Amino acid sequence: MSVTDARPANRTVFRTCPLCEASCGLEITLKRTAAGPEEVIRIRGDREDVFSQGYICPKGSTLKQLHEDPDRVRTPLIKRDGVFVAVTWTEAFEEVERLLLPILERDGRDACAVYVGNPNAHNLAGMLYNKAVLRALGSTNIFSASTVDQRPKEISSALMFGGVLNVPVPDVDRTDHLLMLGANPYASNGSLATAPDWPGRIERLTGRGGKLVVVDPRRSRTAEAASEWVAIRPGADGYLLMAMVQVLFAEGLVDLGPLGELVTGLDEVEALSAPFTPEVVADVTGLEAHTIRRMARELAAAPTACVYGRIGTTTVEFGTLTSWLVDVLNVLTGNLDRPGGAMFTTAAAGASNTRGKRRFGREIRLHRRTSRVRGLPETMGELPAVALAEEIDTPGPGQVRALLTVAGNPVLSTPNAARLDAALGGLEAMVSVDIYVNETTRHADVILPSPSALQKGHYDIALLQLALRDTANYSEPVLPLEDGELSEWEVLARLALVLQGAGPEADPAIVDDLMIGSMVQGSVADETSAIFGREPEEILEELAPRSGPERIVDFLLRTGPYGEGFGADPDGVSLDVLLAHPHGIDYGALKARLPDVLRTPDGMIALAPAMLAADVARLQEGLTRRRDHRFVLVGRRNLRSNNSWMHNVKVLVKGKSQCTMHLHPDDAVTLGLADGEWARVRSRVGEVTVVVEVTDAIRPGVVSIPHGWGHDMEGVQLGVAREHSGVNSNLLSDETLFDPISGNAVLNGIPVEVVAARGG
Ligand SMILES: Nc1nc2c(c(=O)[nH]1)N[C@H]1C(S)=C(S)[C@@H](COP(=O)(O)OP(=O)(O)OC[C@H]3O[C@@H](n4cnc5c(=O)[nH]c(N)nc54)[C@H](O)[C@@H]3O)O[C@H]1N2
Ligand SMILES: Nc1nc2c(c(=O)[nH]1)N[C@H]1C(S)=C(S)[C@@H](COP(=O)(O)OP(=O)(O)OC[C@H]3O[C@@H](n4cnc5c(=O)[nH]c(N)nc54)[C@H](O)[C@@H]3O)O[C@H]1N2
Ligand code: SF4
Ligand SMILES: [Mo]
Repeated sequence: MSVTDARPANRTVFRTCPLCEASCGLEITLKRTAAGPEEVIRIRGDREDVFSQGYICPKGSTLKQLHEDPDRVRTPLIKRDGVFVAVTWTEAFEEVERLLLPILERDGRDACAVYVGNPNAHNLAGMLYNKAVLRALGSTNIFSASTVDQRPKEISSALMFGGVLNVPVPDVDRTDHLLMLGANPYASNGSLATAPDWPGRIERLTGRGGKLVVVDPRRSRTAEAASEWVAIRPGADGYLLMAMVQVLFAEGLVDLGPLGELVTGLDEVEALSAPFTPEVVADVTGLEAHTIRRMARELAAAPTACVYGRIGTTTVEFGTLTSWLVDVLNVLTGNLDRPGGAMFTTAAAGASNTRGKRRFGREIRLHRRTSRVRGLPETMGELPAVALAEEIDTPGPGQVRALLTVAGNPVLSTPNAARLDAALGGLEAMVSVDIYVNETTRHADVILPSPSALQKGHYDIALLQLALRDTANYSEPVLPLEDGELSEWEVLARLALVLQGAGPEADPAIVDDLMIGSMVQGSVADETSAIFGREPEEILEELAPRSGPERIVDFLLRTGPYGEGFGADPDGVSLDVLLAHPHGIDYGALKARLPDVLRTPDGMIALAPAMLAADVARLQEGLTRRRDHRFVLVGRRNLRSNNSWMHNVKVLVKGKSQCTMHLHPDDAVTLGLADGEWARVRSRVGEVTVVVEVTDAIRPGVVSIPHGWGHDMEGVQLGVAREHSGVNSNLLSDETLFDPISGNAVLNGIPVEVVAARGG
């Protein structure tokens, strides 16, 4: 540092946290160091953030630890004789080419599968450039974390409202009554309903006399804070909701209000629900008929109400039906699209429901093809994650021989983990874009690292489409790339170029220019766009000299609903405007958007989509199925954890183990197990030995183990996580259990046997 250097010693910047869906604003203080880049000295909540107003959870401040983690991969790695060695980017891409192209040539494009993981949804590079990689590869064997997560909700939303992200979100801030199923935002900070500070929002809801009903086999922290906890049997929410629908019809409580004119299929829903009286579902749900009846009446009677379901409603055998019924109830009670009900966000950038023709769209086609081995259905261009292992380990024409993972850890996050782990070991080639050598990427031949979150620009293109307020916020990179580091979008763009045969040194700008070029072309040709009929060159000139994700974000903002429209509305938003608003811009509470938000073929809300109506027969059959297993397994989340990949942060994992099995005291007595002792848990596919936590905060007959643990595998390079290994709950989840509409895995409600494991 020279004496003439006038930069202040400390500097404060603002950045949205990318770790979970809450999207909190962070205030980050940096200190200059004598040599090298600045150092983060403090991260706290940004009190001026328009959305989070200072809220932060214990993970938010760990962006520093993640950045500084010595185990984080910083240079490309190639496996030589079983050991990872650091190489240059050119060498790494040469290796990708050398490994993958001959396989693609020999066996066809489908021989290489892809698994796209969750952090992509929180990441501009993944959101925007994965498409290019998938297109360049041209494989139909595409898998993602979506089919161990929210695919059922995407499908029900697409069928009912015409868009995968046309997902109504609960207007928590204005509602009088929130019925929440299978979600624990006190731990997860919310999902498919973006909002910082769920605890505060819920406390304000109950504080103003509103009611929160939480349906969960566990008395979660959210259930503790609720007005009522309804301890349902795992997997049975579809029955509960269908019975509530039945009650609404039977008791004349259906009142669509103005929605009446926008809905088809009302009579059909009534007929479908008729057999599911509260008495009929009492057994399977484990709930009293009068409770169900009361829940329906209270929902109908509330001045405003919304129904919201999450993981416990999607990762179950009736996931799509349950997701659908959530919104059926929102419609039947007249609460869809009104303040305090379930509403549609108006996102500033990237939302399909703010583009193109209003109200009308194309038919959503599902199940266009099936997987090779088990014939599982395609949805949204992907195959179910429950089919990944068998596509790799089952010989025959079309067998998957190579795998690309992008920010995914399927060995810890997908069913029958042991089978997948073994299958990955048998691949001819594997390439991972990732930041760690973990349970999955240890199998890779090449690891292409992404820089840390602090080194990336950020805009929540996906999550802000599901926000509880209309907001926009862009964050610049906080720290620069270091020597030899490549931004993640360039990694993905170069990977795409290698896969399409352009070679390891092709310029990522080629991909980038093509991407923006086609977006601009599409927009000027769209008569509903603010730039319809303009010259593409002129638009591209206005976007210059930006490149990469920032140029695309600028374009999406400027052509979005609040956009400046390349001159059409000088007061509108652009990236420059957001740069001048480091705490974000608030466009206010959610607004009514029907019917324009729809993109269905007939411009109507489909209350009884044929595919879902047909699946009700399966719900009915399920009523008579024997459920005589002694225990069923569910998951849970902990505020200090984030899926599988943040357990290398000491401050988050220190103290009492998070990876315990919750067991009801009565069950503990029968099993002869005490708190802190070890239990052996066995399912059809596997077995784990896990430490028991006896708690009455769970239904008898249900046990709960969180996912994302089990770091003690050979070759994992996570020093801290290894010491807090825990067990992999997905050794127990069964790849033969899935929702046939969505192909989504069943991760909750898995039959297991539990016995005491003396000796630990
Ligand atoms: N701290 C933290 N935050 C996270 C994550 C994390 O791992 N840690 N992960 C992020 C991701 S990827 C997601 S998708 C979201 C998920 O967000 P949430 O859905 O809120 O996730 P969970 O906290 O797992 O809450 C699910 C609840 O469903 C309950 N449940 C299980 N089975 C059933 C059932 O059959 N019926 C009902 N009604 N309830 C059931 C469980 O007991 C649990 O309390 O969280 C995100 N945020
Ligand atoms: N039993 C059970 N299983 C579950 C669930 C459950 O509730 N119960 N929940 C499911 C859900 S909701 C989800 S979303 C999935 C998650 O499943 P996955 O997406 O497969 O798993 P993650 O744990 O999110 O792993 C993320 C990976 O991305 C890497 N990574 C982190 N940040 C970056 C980055 O910026 N760039 C790159 N390139 N890599 C990065 C991490 O090192 C890690 O390898 O798990 C699912 N599995
Ligand atoms: S809740 Fe925590 S992890 Fe999620 S965005 Fe906010 S600070 Fe980050
Ligand atoms: Mo997720």
